[in-house]
Amino acid sequence: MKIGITCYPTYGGSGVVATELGIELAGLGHEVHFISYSQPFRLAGRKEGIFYHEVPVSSYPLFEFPPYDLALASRMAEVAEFCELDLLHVHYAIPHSVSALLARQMLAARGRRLPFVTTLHGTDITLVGLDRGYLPITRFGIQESDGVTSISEYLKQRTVEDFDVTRPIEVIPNFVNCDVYHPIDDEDLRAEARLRFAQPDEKLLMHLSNFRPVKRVTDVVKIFARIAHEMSARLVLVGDGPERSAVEWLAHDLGIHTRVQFLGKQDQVNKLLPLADLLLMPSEQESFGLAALEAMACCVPAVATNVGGVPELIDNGVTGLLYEVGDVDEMAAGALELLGDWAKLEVMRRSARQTAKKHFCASDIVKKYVEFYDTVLAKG
Ligand code: GMT
Repeated sequence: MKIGITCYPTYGGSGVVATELGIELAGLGHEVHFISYSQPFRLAGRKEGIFYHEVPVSSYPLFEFPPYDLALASRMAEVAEFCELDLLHVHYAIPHSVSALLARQMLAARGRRLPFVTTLHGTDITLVGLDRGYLPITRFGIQESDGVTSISEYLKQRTVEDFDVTRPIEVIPNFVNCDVYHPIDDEDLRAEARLRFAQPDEKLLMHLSNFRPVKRVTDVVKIFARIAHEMSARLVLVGDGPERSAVEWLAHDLGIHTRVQFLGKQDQVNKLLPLADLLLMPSEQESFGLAALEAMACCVPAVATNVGGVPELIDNGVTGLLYEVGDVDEMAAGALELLGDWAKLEVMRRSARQTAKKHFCASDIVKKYVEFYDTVLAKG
């Protein structure tokens, strides 16, 4: 199959899922064409079966806001025609589904078929899409898609309820490649790599996000401050975004800045996650929580919030711990108890990886996408 994929190429979860999906599809022998304004960051160095088509957005004095969605539609139609794509798969509804719809119509006018699949990821439905300025066009893009998937049951329900979408939505959860994301089984190697961040007798907590307000990264620091008050610990923050400086200030204000390390954006989080004892993910909203899944595959359970699709991923008390949003005291208490009980943490570490392998394994989930493409193409 020849598949066109469009996503936000920067450090958001939907771009990560789209890129990993493209890599897995290419691994299965499909031809994958990424169409976006810049190369998705996890694509770096991948070649076999993968092509990247940049979308140039030209400026003009009249354009206060250069129309990316139109440039994207135009490029999608070109790539589909020149590379003979069978279908487009767009990640994040806004504006990608609407651009795909335009591309489909452009090709139809030339006697060519170009069905498109839209995958809903999160804030396209729960935040941005709800904005009255975007809601009608988002709903239209979803309704007109040839196939719609959602990354959790929760997000599917939200889409049906808030957008009054009547077309079927297939839930295909996010996935992780457990051969790439795995614990470091050699204890000596792990201990050596961990020395970069913590002394052997110190606990290592990690957070990974795009530092947007919805991630509540300041709560991460508040939780860590409570933990560091009780035991020797370090915090490593991976990622960057609008909340970074507020988070840095808070670490200083709470007097824990010497125990906190900011790594910024990192390409190979699979090398970092296995070094942690726990992941902190106290998000306000999370339709799935990909960072937690990647950590779980590395035998790192998450202390997270009981929101959105997170309970579909984390079994509270078994593969991680779930709390109310903002309850930093309870999250710190839960983390402290777990970190102080080696046997309990060890059982949870193994269960977390087992869940990732059993329910969210890349090869199983990617198969579901391929089957879904087949049904869309079969509709004629
Ligand atoms: O909102 C974000 O954090 C980014 C967003 C995205 O689309 O880039 O992430 C959403 O999609 C991820 C991948 O499917 C999910 O793991 C995240 O839970 C989801 N984020 C939210 O719902 C806040």
